[in-house]
Amino acid sequence: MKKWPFKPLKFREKSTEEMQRSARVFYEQLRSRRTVREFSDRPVPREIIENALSAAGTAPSGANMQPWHFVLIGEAGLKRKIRMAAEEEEREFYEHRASEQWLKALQPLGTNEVKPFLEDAPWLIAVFLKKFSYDNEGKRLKNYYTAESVGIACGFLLTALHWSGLATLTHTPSPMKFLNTLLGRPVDERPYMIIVVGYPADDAVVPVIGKKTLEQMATIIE
Ligand code: IYR
Repeated sequence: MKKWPFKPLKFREKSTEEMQRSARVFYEQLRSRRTVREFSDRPVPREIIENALSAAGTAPSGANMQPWHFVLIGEAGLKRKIRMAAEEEEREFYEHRASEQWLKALQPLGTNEVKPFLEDAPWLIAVFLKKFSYDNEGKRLKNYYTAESVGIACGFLLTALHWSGLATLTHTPSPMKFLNTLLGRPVDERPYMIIVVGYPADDAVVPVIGKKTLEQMATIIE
């Protein structure tokens, strides 16, 4: 494999004051993000989601393999099929598969197997993790740090969608192999999560929960 050519990094340095301001503003922006489970059916221009997907695609990844694939779904019939399939798996989950402990952890959220947001929201983004890439000759190459890479890309995506002014929900019906079938993705792509995107319903509510403080979640060694 040939080495990539290298070029000078054009790093734009911010003043300390600008950095402090940016850091504060960004934190304020991000802490206003909430996971929403009740969506309006108001349409959202596709271009906004496409931009957010492009932002996600800038994420760092192991050996720059970019081991992700996004399927953007706005078509009502397909959203309905996804809802039906997800609800079937979720029913199994809530009735049989989930441990007592897991159900207890979910109780405060009040989630159940009914998932109207999969039809209500104007857009669903199905995220797939690619364990392998294929070179020009069709030779299969292993991708590295796939879970980390796709996780970072999803973080970028959620941030970009929030920054754009949209509400999101990360949804992980388990198992979700049905997404490969419904969306025609190869079997070696693993469905990673569904990101539900749109405007919140007018009467949407969110649980009163807190986040850990910096002291609780970080150790600083200077
Ligand atoms: N996938 C199920 C259960 C679920 C699990 C976790 I962990 C959550 O934070 C929320 C839900 C569902 O979507 O209902």
